[in-house]
Amino acid sequence: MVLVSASVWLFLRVSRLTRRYLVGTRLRGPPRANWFLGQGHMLLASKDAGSLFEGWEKEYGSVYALPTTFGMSGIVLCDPKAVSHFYQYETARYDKEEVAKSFFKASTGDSLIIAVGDSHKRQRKAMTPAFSNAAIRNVTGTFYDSAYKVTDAWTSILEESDSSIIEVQGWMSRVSLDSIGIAGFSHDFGTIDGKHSDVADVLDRFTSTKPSLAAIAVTILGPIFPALKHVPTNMLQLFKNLNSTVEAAAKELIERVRQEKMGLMPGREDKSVIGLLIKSRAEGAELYMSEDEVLSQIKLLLVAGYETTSISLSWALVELAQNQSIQDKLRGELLHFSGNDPTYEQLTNGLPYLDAVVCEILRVHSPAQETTRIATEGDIIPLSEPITDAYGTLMDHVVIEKGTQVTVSIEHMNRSEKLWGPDAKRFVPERWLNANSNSDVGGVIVGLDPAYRAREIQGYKHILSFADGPRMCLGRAFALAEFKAVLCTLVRNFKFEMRDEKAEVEIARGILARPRIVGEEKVDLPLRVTRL
Ligand code: HEM
Ligand SMILES: *[C@@H]1O[C@H](CO)[C@@H](O)[C@H](O)[C@H]1NC(C)=O
Ligand SMILES: *[C@@H]1O[C@H](CO)[C@@H](O)[C@H](O)[C@H]1NC(C)=O
Ligand SMILES: *[C@@H]1O[C@H](CO)[C@@H](O)[C@H](O)[C@H]1NC(C)=O
Ligand SMILES: CC(=O)N[C@H]1CO[C@H](CO)[C@@H](O)[C@@H]1O
Repeated sequence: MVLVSASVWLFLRVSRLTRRYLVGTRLRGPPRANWFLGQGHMLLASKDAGSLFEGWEKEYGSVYALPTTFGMSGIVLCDPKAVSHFYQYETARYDKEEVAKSFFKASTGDSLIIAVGDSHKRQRKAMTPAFSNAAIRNVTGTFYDSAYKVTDAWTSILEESDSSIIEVQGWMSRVSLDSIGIAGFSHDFGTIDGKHSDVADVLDRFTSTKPSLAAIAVTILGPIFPALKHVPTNMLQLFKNLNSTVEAAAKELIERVRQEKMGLMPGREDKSVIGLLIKSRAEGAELYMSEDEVLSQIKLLLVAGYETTSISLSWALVELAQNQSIQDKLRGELLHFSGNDPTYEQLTNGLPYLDAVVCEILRVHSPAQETTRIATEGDIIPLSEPITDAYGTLMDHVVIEKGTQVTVSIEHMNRSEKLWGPDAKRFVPERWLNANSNSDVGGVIVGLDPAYRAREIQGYKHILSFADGPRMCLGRAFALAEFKAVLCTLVRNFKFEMRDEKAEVEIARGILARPRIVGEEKVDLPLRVTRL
């Protein structure tokens, strides 16, 4: 027994040592467009980075080298097996870049999203119960509450005439912020009711603020000069503002739950996910989180959960406005629930077309565009199909050196023709309803046809929009329940159309990509809304 563990230990030691000295595979890849910037500025300037990644994959194979700043280069993974391997070893062998971490640190302190190794494991384990199905079932009612507030507000706007132009993106942001406030940590921002919120202000400035020249320089040069992360750029300042505005709300919650525990607030029971976390801590759970850590996690929920969900809801309304037959089909499925709202179980497993629409929105319009990491040690990445390296040799794996920048383009993987077929770029919910698939989801949802190579991707139902591996989105059950409850309520009560025939949708890039109608000054999404 001792012998076995000793040899296992030795093996691990040696393999880690070997990983430190691995020499990277020389890969093919696009030429250097500019010695100083590599291809980075092409990606920054492009409205459709996914297509650039797709073009390079076609030309250089499913793993290729991408020139970056100062004559250096990174690696792009498009091979499904390589991508799964990469996500699997997140936090162990791959870590975020310093500049990215500095933004999270400034806004959320030492939260889950920048923790690595054992610290990440411990925090994640402590938080997981708060995001379980049981916990999210308990807060589903609050998602409906927010959705009905929007319904009431729109109904009064539509009192005069049955149909009107409504800027829906702002409403989706409000519904998302209020939901995360109430369901996440029992704080009512009240923005649907028109209350002013500093937190909403700061979060919105992320979309309206253009990164200053200094901020762009720090992004480009940061990988080489990590010390630049301290430069007080306008972006870093925004993240700091976010921290200070959220701090007060977070502290208030911790205090309230504490008083409730001591019986000072009879009749008020906190059901929020973070409330659950604080309670379990007070009850002496083995997985301890300090008060500072809990505070950081609350701030993280806002950063991670607000814009992502609001963007997804906005895209859903755009896609439904652009295709009335899909909208009618969805409404048809929801009409079975006249009078009452679908339960959490029904939302999760009983409404196949709603599920298909939601999966398809996440696939085609992933709020997160890519995952970029630095290899903290060398790695050997397996491939599902051999590639040719720069010397013309056929390789069934790729060796990565410590310090290499590795990128997965979620945008490209989500809509690659190789993985999703010739209609990969189109919004077709029906692809999720193929009866031939052997269900890996259970319930009514039958899932993706085995003919799609995308089945080789794991992630959430073969899409990477929630990433994958140890850092896969912790809030996905929360996000899906909220997304579905809100969409369901709105589609049952209103019809959505494009404002006019000429209205075109484009992408406005803030930290994440949002839809906007071409020609609108702000990031606005005016749609024609009709009361049903
Ligand atoms: C459509 C909505 C959402 C999408 C597409 C999404 C996507 C993602 C992605 C791609 C990551 C990985 C980020 C990284 O590795 O840096 C992530 C992480 C995370 N998300 Fe989400 N998210 C969504 C909504 C939410 C919501 C509503 C919450 C919370 C209530 C949430 C909480 C988190 C947390 C805590 C992490 C960090 C996990 C970790 O580092 O271990 N997300 N999300
Ligand atoms: C859900 O709410 C019920 C009733 O308030 C409570 O007893 C239960 O512990 C909650 N469950 C979770 C996981 O929050
Ligand atoms: C966040 O804000 C609080 C209160 O203003 C401050 O004490 C704390 O140091 C800030 N955290 C970070 C990481 O800047
Ligand atoms: C709407 O979607 C359906 C089903 O995905 C598709 O067959 C149809 O061509 C689409 N219509 C338009 C106008 O895009
Ligand atoms: C966020 C994102 O990348 N969205 C794109 C997804 O794919 C569609 C179809 O090609 C594009 O129109 C979106 O801009």
